[in-house]
Amino acid sequence: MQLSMENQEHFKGEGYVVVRGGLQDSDLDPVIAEYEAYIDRRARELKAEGKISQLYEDESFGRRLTRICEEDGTIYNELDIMHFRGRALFDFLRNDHLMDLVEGLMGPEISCNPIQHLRPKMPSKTSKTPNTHVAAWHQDAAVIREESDPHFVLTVWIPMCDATLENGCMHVIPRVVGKGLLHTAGPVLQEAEMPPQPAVPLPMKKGDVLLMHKETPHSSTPNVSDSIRWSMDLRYQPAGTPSGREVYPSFVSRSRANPQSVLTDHEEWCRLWIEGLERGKGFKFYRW
Ligand SMILES: O=C(O)CCC(=O)C(=O)O
Repeated sequence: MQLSMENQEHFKGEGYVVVRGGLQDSDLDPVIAEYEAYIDRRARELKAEGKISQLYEDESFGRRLTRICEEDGTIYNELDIMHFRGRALFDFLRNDHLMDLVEGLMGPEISCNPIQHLRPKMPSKTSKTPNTHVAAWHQDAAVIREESDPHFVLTVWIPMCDATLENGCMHVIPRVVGKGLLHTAGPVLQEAEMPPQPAVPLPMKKGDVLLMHKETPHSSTPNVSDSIRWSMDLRYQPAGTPSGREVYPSFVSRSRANPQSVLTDHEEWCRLWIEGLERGKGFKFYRW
């Protein structure tokens, strides 16, 4: 699906746009299947080690990890993109439907930014995992180093299940773009730094895609449902511009001028991340 004029205008005016049905199940399901297979394998290992009492095989994708993590939280920290590094996940980062949406705002020379996460937001009542994916108000510009300030970086937030008010969907503050960085002392916006406009909650269906400017303040709320809110937040920048996190690997994910420059080698991507994670130890990720 190409980004419509209406979508583009909404992004320009409001600083974000939700593209309804921008992706299909066939885009997301290979990633979900890869995670399901991994969780299944790790559950068997944890069971064999006596760390969990059962495999919870009959539970859905949204619930199985919750049940496992109620007994042992080990798997939880293994799932973020840079640690998990699955092949289907890597392929998804340059998925054609996704790249078409990004191209609609950025043009056809696109680099995948290493500030990228896969978040299984656990029900808040699950006690054995940290409540890490409840995001306080921030602009993504605040987590990107200053060398990237003059450049366009697009956040792409993708629910892998329906994201609702109950399970902790995203909220944004519109019409802030152009005012620069509102943060003065750290990566969380303080009360006095918050724009006056009311926040807009963004419930989204699986398949919807949120495109957001790096200056748009956003947050997410706790998951008070009994199922996981799975999502990815990815970032893209025009190829050749700084990522704002140079210690980690960027790669060209679409290029119409030089298609050969697109990274398609999964093993190479894994190698770049392994090196990057090593290099990033002790690196100062924030400007403050
Ligand atoms: O997924 C969430 O709940 C928060 C995501 C977020 O804050 C971000 O993408 O910058």
